[in-house]
Amino acid sequence: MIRRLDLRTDPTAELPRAQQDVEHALHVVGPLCDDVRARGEEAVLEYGERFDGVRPASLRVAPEYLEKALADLDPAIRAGLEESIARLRTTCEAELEQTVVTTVAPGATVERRIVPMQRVGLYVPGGLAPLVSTVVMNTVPAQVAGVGSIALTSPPQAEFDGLPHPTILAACALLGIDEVYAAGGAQALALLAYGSVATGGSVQPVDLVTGPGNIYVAAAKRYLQGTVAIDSEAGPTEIAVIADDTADPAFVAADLISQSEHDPMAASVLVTPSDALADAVTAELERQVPTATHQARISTSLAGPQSAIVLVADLDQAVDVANAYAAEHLEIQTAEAAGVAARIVNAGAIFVGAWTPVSLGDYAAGSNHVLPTAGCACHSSGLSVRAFCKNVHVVTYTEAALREVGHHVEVLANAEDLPSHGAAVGIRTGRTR
Ligand code: HSO
Ligand code: ZN
Repeated sequence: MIRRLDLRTDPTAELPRAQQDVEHALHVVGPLCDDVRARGEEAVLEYGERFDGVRPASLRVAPEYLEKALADLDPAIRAGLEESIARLRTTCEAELEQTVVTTVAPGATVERRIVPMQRVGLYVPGGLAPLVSTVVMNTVPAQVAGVGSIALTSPPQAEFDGLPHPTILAACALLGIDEVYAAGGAQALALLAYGSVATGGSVQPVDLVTGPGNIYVAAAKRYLQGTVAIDSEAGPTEIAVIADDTADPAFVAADLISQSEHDPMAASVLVTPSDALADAVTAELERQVPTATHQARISTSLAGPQSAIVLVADLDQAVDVANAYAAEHLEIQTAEAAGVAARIVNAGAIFVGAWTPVSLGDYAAGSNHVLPTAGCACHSSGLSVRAFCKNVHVVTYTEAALREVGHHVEVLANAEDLPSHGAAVGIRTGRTR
């Protein structure tokens, strides 16, 4: 069901990790992106036909389909989406950074102005499940940041006549997103990055692309970076759980299963100093997995080399392992969970205590579920309002303030053998009034 890795006897054993060869996918994705750049919307439609098995009647989803999808939406799903949106919006509004004006010296100010991206592209995968919650997670921070122009793209579905999944369209309508494209995979990202105006179409290029996706989406992000900004490259989802004897094994097993449900390649890792808990969680997995709807992919994920129960000497070692692993999602189910969580420096998001499962965060915690995977939590953050903003320094000095500091500029410029830099100050400060 799930292998064990005993770091008490073998502290140097390699931690499990899902492997995703993005470099290899680049060989396919690079020429595809170039083709979309050269041939525009027609190329996107052709790739949709080849990879998604359907050619949409039009790339842009007409407004009546968005309105109809919202009108037909199950009221309970609508209520769930509304709650999810409201909680995330509350967090995003509180986290929006303010413009800061610093007076460095009399008459010398540096303003850090927060400016929203002007136009962004949001990607919502089709894949094994219609991730309607991902529409919320991408859109709400962009809207709260003040992004003026938002395009969203999601793969065309054969069973819906080449439109994206109707629940995804309904969520777009609920959020007021009206520029929606039936395009998936690398071709969708290339369309967003290059636009199609240069090839006779009507899609304006975006400044930033965000959202999760499969290996081809990750490869396209890598290829297009520079032409556009990206959030992080997302790989298969990961959950790590630090748990001790006080944890409920049924909760731990359910949470591991919940993320294994995404993908046969998903990684589920339990880190525990307790043999008894390891045994109890294994027994719970054996009890719960056969009752799960998607037991085939769950079993593949749990049995894969990327998943394991990792036995450690104590919670100190558990913290070290979690920081080295840098999981996309990390749960802490231990006594004094908040204290353990405070020692975590590398994780996409941390879920503290028995009553905070990852799946709460997937939908309605008020946190974001677009998070760095594959160890990227060492240097990257989950999606937030910050991803949709830029900082611009606005510098203003009076004459007196420049005179005060000008000689330092001249000395430093000369030290770099860039005397014309110094002269641009000297021509001002040398002048007598
Ligand atoms: N756990 C996924 C997000 C998701 N789960 C969407 C359910 N729907 C990656 O954070
Ligand atoms: Zn999930």
